[in-house]
This record gives sequence, C-alpha cells and structure tokens, in this order.
Amino acid sequence: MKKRIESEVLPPKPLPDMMLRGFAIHSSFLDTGAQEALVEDLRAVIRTAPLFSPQTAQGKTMSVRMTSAGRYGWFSDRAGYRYIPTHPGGSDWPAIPERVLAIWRALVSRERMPDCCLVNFYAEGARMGLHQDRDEADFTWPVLSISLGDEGLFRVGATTRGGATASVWLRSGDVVVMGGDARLAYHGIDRIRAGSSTLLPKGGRINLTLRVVD
Ligand SMILES: O=C(O)CCC(=O)C(=O)O
Repeated sequence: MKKRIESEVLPPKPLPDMMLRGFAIHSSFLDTGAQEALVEDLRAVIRTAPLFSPQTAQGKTMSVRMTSAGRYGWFSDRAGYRYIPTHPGGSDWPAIPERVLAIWRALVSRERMPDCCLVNFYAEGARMGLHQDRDEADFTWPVLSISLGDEGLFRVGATTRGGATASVWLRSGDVVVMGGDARLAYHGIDRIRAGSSTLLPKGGRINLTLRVVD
C-alpha cells in the first residue's frame, strides 16, 4: 500500500539521454546554479576531510586526490583497497551533503541512502585507470557518478578485463548511473580537458561517486 501511494505522488525517475555499454548517462542533469551549490557543499566537506593522495597496493601514488563523505570513506594503501570508517587523519567523515543525496533520490532510491560519497579531484594530467567498483557488499545497488568542472574522457569496457571499450566526454553537470548488468563493468578516466569549464576557479575536475557499501 505504501509503495502505491508513493508512486502516485512522486515524479517518475528521469530517463537517461544515452546508454554507454549499459551505463545510463544523464547529460546536463545539473544546471549551473546546482553545480555551483554543490561546489560550495564540497568545499565544506574538504575543509573537514582534506583531500589526500592514496597509494596503490603496488606502492604507486595515484594521480587523483580523494576524500569522502558518509559512514565510510574509500581508501587505498600498500594493504590494498577498502572502505574505512574515519578519514586517515583520524576524524569522522563529514555527512553526505543534502543536495548530493537529492540526486541519488531522483535517480536511484528514495528508501536506501548511500553510505559513501567518494570525492575525486583530477588536476590537469590526472587520470584513473580501468577498474571495477567491487569493494561493496551488494552489487544490486548502482554506483551514481556526478561530474563537475573540466571535462573528463570516460572509458567503459566489459565486466571482464580486456576487449572492446567505448568512450564519452563527461561534462560538468553530467550524472551517470552505473548499474544493472553493467554494475561491474571496467571503467576509468583517460584524461581531462584542462580549461574546458569555468566552474572551479583554479580548474580541474571533481567526480563524486555514491555507493551503498554494506
Ligand atoms: O571520475 C570518474 O568519472 C570515475 C570515477 C571512478 O571510476 C571511481 O571513483 O571509481
């Protein structure tokens, strides 16, 4: 009964503008005002939980700087990739900003909120190699990705390593739902196009990924 009442009063989930190998891409989902408001929210997150440069298990420093908001934050060092309950500096992760949760509600779920909002910052030259998001307990929940600032060349492959890939430039305000049969698809950012956006005064790209962890 509760479900019926909700579907009668709540708007339906918006349809994506394109599908890329099973990932649903909502182009320009956020207008400029919404993007600017998110950047303000993220400044507060980063003040509480400063960006850091994770190391891979092989001891390489990642070119992307990161922090998180939520019950868990994503972390990597010589011991491997994992979620941790506090910032590496020792403080609690800040709460996920309400405006970020509203995007999750609009595109994923109104009942279950994400546990982690990973904040990736790409300065010019930063990239993220092809990888799967598989540190979460339940792959029926999608990963939601929000792009802000400079454009990023997003590459998507199959759910197994190797084979064909397809790419698209993600622009500021684009939102991607990575779920369904493509939840474990390999994906990454080949490069950013420095200077392609004026959203961040010093340039660069921010990507948020929202995940249900456990
Ligand atoms: O920056 C992006 O668009 C992708 C980020 C990503 O793949 C990740 O955080 O796992």
